[in-house]
Amino acid sequence: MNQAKTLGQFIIEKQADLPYAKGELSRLLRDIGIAAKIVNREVNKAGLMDILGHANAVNIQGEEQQKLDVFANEQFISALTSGGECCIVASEENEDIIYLNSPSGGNAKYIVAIDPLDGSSNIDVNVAVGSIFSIYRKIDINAPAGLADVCQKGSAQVAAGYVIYGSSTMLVYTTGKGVNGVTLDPSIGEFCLSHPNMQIPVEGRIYSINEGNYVHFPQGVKRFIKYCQEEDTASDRPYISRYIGSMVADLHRNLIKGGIFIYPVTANAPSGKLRLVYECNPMAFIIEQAGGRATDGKQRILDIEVSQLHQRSPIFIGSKNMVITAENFMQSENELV
Ligand code: P6P
Repeated sequence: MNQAKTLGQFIIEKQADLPYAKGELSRLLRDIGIAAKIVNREVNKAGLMDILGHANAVNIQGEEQQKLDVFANEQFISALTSGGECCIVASEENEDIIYLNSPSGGNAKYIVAIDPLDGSSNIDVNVAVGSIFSIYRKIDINAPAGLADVCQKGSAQVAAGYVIYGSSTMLVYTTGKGVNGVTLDPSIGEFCLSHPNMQIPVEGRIYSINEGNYVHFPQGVKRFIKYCQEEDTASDRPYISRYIGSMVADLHRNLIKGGIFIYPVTANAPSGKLRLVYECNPMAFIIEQAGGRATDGKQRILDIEVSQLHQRSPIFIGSKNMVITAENFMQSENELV
């Protein structure tokens, strides 16, 4: 059987598709792949090492940092630093942006925003977790990099992707020309092309939302949930509820099988829980490139103005027709998102 194309071979093959195809973005994706392999190694043996449990630290979000969170963050920053193509890293785990290689990030042209280990509260119970990344190009490549280069709209992303550390480890990414998935082959330590040109089904029957927050949901969300649960054979309802509590895992399932993931505003999260820069925007770019839709219930995620590095947003994301149906319930209630 022929060996599947490795990530490196595939990136080179698609090099011509990349904006500003001079190899820098290809090398950046390679650097992210290296960090992902190292994080994967530790995630896979988390139960065996003293790497579980809390690192006695609290991140910018006020969340207790798991040791793997800290480790993953360090690995991505280290790989991006040594790769030399990235001038700034913005991370969920760091309050401020991090300049790489020099006070202004040197001559590197790219900015990377990361959630180094999303869903980390699931680590102790062996549920799939993920890393999410978003890549921008400096607004002015001749000017020193700064916060404005990070706080660009999601529509300015040049690439985005996620790694899911699940029953297998996959890297799913887009450079604006569709979505491709590579799976880690542990026998050779390489990501190999396994899911070329991924497309999310236009229709879906899976809805993913934390119904424990039901009482705090906007009326439109409550009505959409009831719509999903109603008996209607013509529209293949009731739908199927699936919620893992790990955004990467929930979204990866819906990308492959079709479905919608919703994290709306709630009493505890008046602006939504998920972060715009390194969770909502990269996932929205990927899902749109796969033929899906991503909004905050009203506005396209990728068009939302970014005013703060760690700002949050409600998110309705997945199969196009399911997201439109959910938006219609939101609009019909004149819901303020
Ligand atoms: P809740 C994990 O902490 C995370 O950021 C996402 O991965 C996940 O979708 C969400 O929060 C789960 O939040 O409030 O349902 O536990």
